[in-house]
This record gives sequence, structure tokens and C-alpha cells, in this order.
Amino acid sequence: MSTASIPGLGDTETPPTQHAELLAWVREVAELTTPDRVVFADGSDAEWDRLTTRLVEAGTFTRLNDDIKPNSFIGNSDPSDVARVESRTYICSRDEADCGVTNNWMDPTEMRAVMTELYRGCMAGRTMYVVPFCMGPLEAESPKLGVEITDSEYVVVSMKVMTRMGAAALEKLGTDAPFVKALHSLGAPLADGQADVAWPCNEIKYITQFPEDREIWSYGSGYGGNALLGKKCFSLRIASVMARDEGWLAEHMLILKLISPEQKVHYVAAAFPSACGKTNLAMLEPTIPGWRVETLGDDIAWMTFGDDGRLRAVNPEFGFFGVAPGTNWKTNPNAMRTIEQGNSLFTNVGLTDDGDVWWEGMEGTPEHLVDWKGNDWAPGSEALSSHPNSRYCTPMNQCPILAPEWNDPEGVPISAILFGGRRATTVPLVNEARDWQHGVFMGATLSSEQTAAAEGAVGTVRRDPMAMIPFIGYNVGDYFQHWIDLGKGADADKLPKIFYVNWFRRGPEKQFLWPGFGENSRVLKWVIGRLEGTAAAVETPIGHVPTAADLDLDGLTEPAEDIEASLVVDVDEWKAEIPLIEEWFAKIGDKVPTGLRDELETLKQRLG
Ligand code: GTP
Ligand code: SPV
Ligand code: MN
Repeated sequence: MSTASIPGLGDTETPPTQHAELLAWVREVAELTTPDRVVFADGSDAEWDRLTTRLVEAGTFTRLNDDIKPNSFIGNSDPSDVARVESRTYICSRDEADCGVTNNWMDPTEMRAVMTELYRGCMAGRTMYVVPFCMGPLEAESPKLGVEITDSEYVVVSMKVMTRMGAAALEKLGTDAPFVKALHSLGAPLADGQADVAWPCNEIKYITQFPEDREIWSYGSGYGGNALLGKKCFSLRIASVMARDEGWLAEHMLILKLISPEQKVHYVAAAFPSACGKTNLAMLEPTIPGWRVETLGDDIAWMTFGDDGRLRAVNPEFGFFGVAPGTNWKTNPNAMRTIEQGNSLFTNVGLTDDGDVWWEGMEGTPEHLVDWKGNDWAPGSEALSSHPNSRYCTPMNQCPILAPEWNDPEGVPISAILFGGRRATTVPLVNEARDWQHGVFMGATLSSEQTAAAEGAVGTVRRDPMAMIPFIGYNVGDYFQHWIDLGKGADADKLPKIFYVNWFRRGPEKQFLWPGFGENSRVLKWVIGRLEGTAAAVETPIGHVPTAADLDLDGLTEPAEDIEASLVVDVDEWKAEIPLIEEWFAKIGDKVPTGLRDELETLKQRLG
């Protein structure tokens, strides 16, 4: 293809690829969106320096003090663009039934027409970046490639942290490798001479997946999961459809490695809804002597049965996009050590006078800072220094407890899967499923109080199946059936055991009953004890739950009655859950698998 046919690419420039489909798509998008320039991102340090400098000049970024956080930046967003927008998230399957009730649906042809009009001329006055990336190890047998086209420099540098981005991914694309097309625009064209704003975005937002075409179209937001399209859009919504078709799982799960005092190794995957503790558990520092945790991933797991019959997990990401508030040297020292090394991007946090970041919950409250909205802030200020969904974006390989096998394309064999949510009542600290199908029922009926990670009323309890409600790329009933089928097709002895945890139960004074964070190692120890047949539990109507005596509580200073209360299975509270589960299943309709209806009947009978 002649370069002149890509508008925006200089006459003397040659595209760094001969991938015909990619070049044709780049040209088509450039013709539609009319950027001033087209740039192929190579992922180099020089490119990072160029773009971060440009972001500082544009007022989007503030460079932090290099003596404290080298090569790091704060970028504060428009106050209207701070989280995922579930009400604007669409699964545009050809058949509406393939979307179901967990996301919004529009006919794909209609959506393409609507969004094409939005995209027309939308990059005017801006640079269009072509960003090749790979989710999961580049060395995989068939690496999962994508290309994001974006008009946001913030997205390009964030993609460098979060994915294997640039020249290496482009090389893997070769001349004809398949890839996910991911188109992103801020929806903020600039007229000739029009001054830019620090955080361009549009009031109109669409986060659209076309599952059959393995394609993503995002418009109007520059933030996180709305704009970094390798993350939720590709690695969960599109990948869950690939996984259904190919017999694997794409899940909203952390992956950790647990090493016992006897040096026995177990890998654990855990699904908690957004802002419910995955990053913290993934980087846990055990409080019980002799136990160690190493991290493999904090948000997404792709799991496939290996030749050995074990379910093996790979983290498709390359960085952490973690919740900032509440992160401190006590709750998550390993996250603090990771960001301390620099090379990190912070969004919607406070900027201290010495050029460092600060957020609610961090040690060393400063006397003064500039808050995420650019206002002066001091202790006692009414406003928060940081948005509750403010984030740090930091390279995974800076994590001091990264497991050495983190980049292994074979993945790690999972011994246990934890589901969990944020519930002030009802749900005990930990509960073991009787078998795979019961575990799938636990996941399918997972409930959690909503957090600031998406729009909506914080605190409202909703069902969040497998912590995937905003991320399932197809019908949730079919998704449950897929989970059941995978279990049926596997060797039962080799399947991971399933557990359900709740770190967030509260007492009469609204205090958390369980201390959480590093103390969660005590629950992990019990889980391993269950796998190895050494830990005891009581059979309750909802599953196998430990008594306080079954947990290692040595050295814990919390009141014994709080710990005991965290473990209670209250039959009346659980009876009150039944209509909520029935309502949830009714909403899904005919596609609820028979196996899960059976589990609900069993639960009702057991509750009496
Ligand atoms: P996403 O990145 O949105 O998917 O979230 P995540 O699941 O990784 O959540 P994260 O680990 O960042 O935790 C979110 C919030 O929950 C933070 O404010 C934590 O401080 C808090 N949190 C995490 N673990 C615990 C715990 O064990 N107990 C309590 N009480 N709070 C916790
Ligand atoms: C989540 O909301 O679950 C996140 C952050 O991990 S985002 O990338 O914005 O989706
Ligand atoms: Mn997440």
C-alpha cells in the first residue's frame, strides 16, 4: 500500500508494518476521523519521554519529584470522567439473546451507524496513534494480539505500562496474524487554533463490543477501563466470547502463589467485584509465620485446561491499575514498594508540596496539597484529596514479590478458586463449596455492595456473577452453563476447589468484624488445609464453614466475639437471600442452567 493513501502519515514516512488488514483499517479510520497526523507507537522509552513531556505541556500531567517517584506523573481527569460507565457499555451481538441482561444491547449495524457519525472528523487537530499490543506472554504459541487506535496520549503511555505494547507486538503481527481491532476516541476534535483542555472527553460515551467481529469501539471517555481497551474490553468482554467458543475461561480474577512453611506451593485465583480486594490479596504479606505470597496478577485471569488436566491460569496484563485510596504501608506494602520505584502514572490523586502523591488512608497526612480537582486541600478539608476510584498504574515487573513464573505462557495450575464480595451482613468470612456445581452456584449468585469503580449508588447490594457482571461478553445463562460444562468435562480430582469469602462483614458498631489485608493469610491457610485434608469445618446449609477453632488465630488481637460473628451462618438472614436469588434467576430467564436451579432448591431445603 502506498503511504500516501493513509491521510495523516507524512509523504516520506513508511508504516512499520506490511500487515495488509491492519494498514487497510488504519487508512479507513484515518479517513473517517481526519487526524492531523498518524503515528505508529513503538513502545520505546524515547516515545514515552516524548509523550509524557507533551502531556505535561498540555496540562494533563504533572511530573512528580524525581527524587521521590522517578519518571512518574499525576494526570487528573475531568470530574465527569472518573470510572467505568456501565450504562453506556454495549454488547452488540447479532442476536439480542446473546447479550442477555448483564449489559446493554443495540443492533450492531445500527450501532455502527450511530458511532460512525460520532467518529466522523472526531480526531481533527489531534494525532492518531496506532498502538499494537499483546495480552499475555509474547512467547505464547498463538499470542493474543490487538491494535488500539487512539487519539489520546494518556492512553498510549498507559498502554505501555498495562500491556506488552509496541514494536515486539507489531513484529508478532507479521503480515497476516489475526488481531482484535480496538478503536478509541476522546470525541474531542479541535478546530483550527482552538485551545485544548487538560482532559478532553465527550459527554456522549459509548463502550461498545462487537463480539462476533472481535472488535471494540470506544468513544467519549479517556479513563481506565473505558479507554485502555486491552483491559476489560478485550481481556474480559471479547476474550470471554473467545473462551466460550474455544473451551476456556476469561475471568475477573487475581492470581497468587502461596508458599507454606514446608515450601509447598499452591496457586489460588480469586474473583471479587471492582474495588473489593483483588489487588490487596494478590500482594498480601502474610501475618502468620513461615507463609509467603508471590503475585502473578491482580485483575484478570485467562484459564485453560492443560495437558495435565489441571486448570492453568495466565495473567494477560503487564501492569497494575490499582485503587489508590486505602493503599498504605500497612494494608499493601508491596503495592507501595512497586510504585515507589517510579515509572508510574497516577490518576485523580492529591499532589503534595514536595511533588509526591497522597490519598486518603496513606500514612503521613501532609499539611497541604493540591487535590484531584486542582483545589488547595488541608487536613480537615471537606473535599477528598483523591477521587474514591483514583488509581495507580504501575509496571508489574517492579513488584518485589512477583512470582518468577509470571511470564510463563503455560500458566500456573490453580488449586483453589475464591469468589467474594462486599457484604455487611449474611455472608460468612469463608465457606467451602460441596463440589464444582455448588461452587458455580456460589459464583453465579455472588452479591456485593456497589463501589466507586463504576457509576451507580455506592453501597447498593446487587448480584455480580463471578464478579463479572459488567464484563461478560455473552448471555450470562450461557456463561453459567459454560462453567458447569467445563467442570463436567474435567477430571474431578484435578478441578480447583471453590470457596466464597467476605472480608467486609460488619458488627453492631459498623466496624469490620475481620481485620482483613495481611490477616487474610489465615483464611488462605485454612483453604490449603481443606485441599490437603488437614483443616476441619462444619457442614452448614450453605457449605463448609470453619469455626474459630479451625482457623489459625495465633497473635490476632481482635475481639474473639468479632471473629466468631464473622463466621456465623444465620438461617434467617440466608432465608432472606432466597427471594433475591430467585429474582436474579427470573431476570436471566430460561437460560439459567438446570444445575443451578437444582442448587437453589437444595439450598432452600437445607435452610428448612
Ligand atoms: P479493581 O481494580 O477495581 O478490580 O479492584 P480490586 O478488587 O483489585 O480492589 P482493591 O484490592 O484495590 O481494593 C479496593 C478497596 O478495598 C481498597 O480501598 C482496599 O483498601 C479495600 N480492601 C482490600 N482488601 C480488604 C480487606 O481485606 N479488608 C477490608 N476491610 N478492606 C479491604
Ligand atoms: C475495575 O473497575 O474492575 C478495574 C478498573 O479494574 S477499570 O480498568 O477502570 O475497569
Ligand atoms: Mn477490575
